Amino acid sequence: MANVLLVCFDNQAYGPSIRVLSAIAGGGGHQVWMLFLHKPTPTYISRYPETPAELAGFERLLDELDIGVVGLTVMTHEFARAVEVSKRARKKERHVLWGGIHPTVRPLECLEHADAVCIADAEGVFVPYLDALDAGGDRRLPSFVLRGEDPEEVRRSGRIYIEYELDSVPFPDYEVEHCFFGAGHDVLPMTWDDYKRLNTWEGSYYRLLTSRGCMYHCSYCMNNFFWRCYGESYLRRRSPGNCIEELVQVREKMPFIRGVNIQDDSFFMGSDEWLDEFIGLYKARVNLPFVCRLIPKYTDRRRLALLADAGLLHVEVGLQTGSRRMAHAVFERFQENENFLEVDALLSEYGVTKTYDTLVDNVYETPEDILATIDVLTALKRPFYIGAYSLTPFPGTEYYDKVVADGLLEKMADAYNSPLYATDPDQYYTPKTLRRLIEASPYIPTRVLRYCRNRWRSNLVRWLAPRLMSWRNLVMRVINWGRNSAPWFLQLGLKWASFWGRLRLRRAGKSGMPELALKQPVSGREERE
Ligand code: B12
Ligand code: SF4
Repeated sequence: MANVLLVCFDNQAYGPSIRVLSAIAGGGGHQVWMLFLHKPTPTYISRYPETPAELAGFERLLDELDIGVVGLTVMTHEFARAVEVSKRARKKERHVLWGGIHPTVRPLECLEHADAVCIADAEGVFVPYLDALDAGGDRRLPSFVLRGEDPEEVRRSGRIYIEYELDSVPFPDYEVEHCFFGAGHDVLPMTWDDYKRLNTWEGSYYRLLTSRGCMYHCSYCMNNFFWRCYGESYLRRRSPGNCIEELVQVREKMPFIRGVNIQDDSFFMGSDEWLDEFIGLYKARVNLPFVCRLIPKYTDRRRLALLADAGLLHVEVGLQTGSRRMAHAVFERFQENENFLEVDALLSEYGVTKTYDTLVDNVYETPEDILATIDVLTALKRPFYIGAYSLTPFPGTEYYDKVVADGLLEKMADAYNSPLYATDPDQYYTPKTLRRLIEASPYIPTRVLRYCRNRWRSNLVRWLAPRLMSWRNLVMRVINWGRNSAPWFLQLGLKWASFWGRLRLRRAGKSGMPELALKQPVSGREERE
């Protein structure tokens, strides 16, 4: 029996990959512990490495629990922290194993710090790997690349495991009894109170993944890498019954759950039949408010009506850019503004509140492209929220290859150090005034926004923009406080926003939007050609 410590570095105590691996290895007869070294996402001005006390606590844990294998799940911005933790483990001669998105994309770089890396899925091969390690057997198993091996050769030879039977994967392990967390001054055993404190909305919105992969393969997204490696076959989905069973079981374990946060990149992928069955079961057996991400192209009135009736409160949707040139030629993202705005109106009609994500600081973008984004923002139905993220070239994507080829990598947000939140003013590509207008757009009257958009180079607007941002920051502080510490506040806020949205629409006499024809869920490849 291997004694394994799985480590996750995300900004809360979520870590779906280590929770699934823990359930698998535990079921395979191995002893598993989990450590959540949660830290905020780094930016140019703030890094959040583990404290010396946490690293000492980690080393102590290795001895106290007699850990033999340390498994780390690593995103690109977590690389430096993973190196530091691995150094400590290897100094104590523990077997170090890396997996997750970064080792999948950059295995050679990771192998310098680990004994082996996992470059694809691990469900069916994690237990055999631990067994082989225990028995001194052959560890050249699918997905695992050992030191001295050539990862590209392993990939080319097809020694890869992809989990196609998602229903056979055990549900994520949410027992706190074998969890620890980094508390700054030490590494401590986790209690349910800690679990709640470490997660947004006090862990009251359970995070569910019903699928893997995305219908799109935008040039800057990791799904672009997966599409290039595996094509459409990478899109996989669990059965509705399997997802609902997970929710029913976790509610028994966590009575404080008040809603569900569906994490899928592409929750609307697949057939109407899947959605009908999921919603039918959801209403009958779960019946909690929920939030999800959606892609306008795969959304229509029927689907929205079904979801709203089942408790859909809020959606997160990628606008990314309002510029058709940027969307099509650079992002390979085949989204049309007309369709986006139609779905926006439908969401308001059904009282679903909305967060729209936009991408800024893109080296290929001109001010005209950004003005096109602001044009879409001025046409949206209020209320809505905006996330403005610095476009970050992640290794493995086509966008990354393009900026490298064009010699522009250094000028952009750094995937290793400040993903999505470049805060170094020198790294800003989007003129400050325009970025501020984007970020403040939901909180200022449309007429003011339009005026500022049309005269954005004028002294008046340049003077006004920082003030609009201060107003926006004040509102955001209140929202973030509620989001992180008071679930009732979140629910109340969403209900109020939903009510306000409907009222505005009714006043404008615009309810009864035209029926939208759902674009057939064609594969991303077809779109591309
Ligand atoms: C759920 C999720 C989150 C969750 C949990 C993150 C986590 N620690 O896993 C939350 C909401 C916290 C999150 C946050 C962010 N995320 Co995120 N997230 C995802 C998402 C949608 C699914 C990942 C997942 O858990 N899948 C289910 C599990 C079971 O599958 P898996 O992770 O692929 O793991 C399998 C294998 O990789 C392997 N494996 C994984 N770990 C290990 C470890 C060992 C030891 C072994 C043997 C095997 C192994 O086995 C697993 C089972 O087969 C992915 C999208 C994607 N396509 O992966 C983005 C993704 C990982 N996120 C991404 C990003 C950029 C972020 C943010 C920076 C975004 C932001 N707005 O700030 C933040 C970072 C916050 C922070 N400071 O940590 C990027 C990462 C890009 C990169 N190169 O690093 C991704 C790939 C999105 C994308 N499309 O580009 N995210
Ligand atoms: S739609 Fe979103 S998740 Fe899907 S490929 Fe594009 S950016 Fe990635």
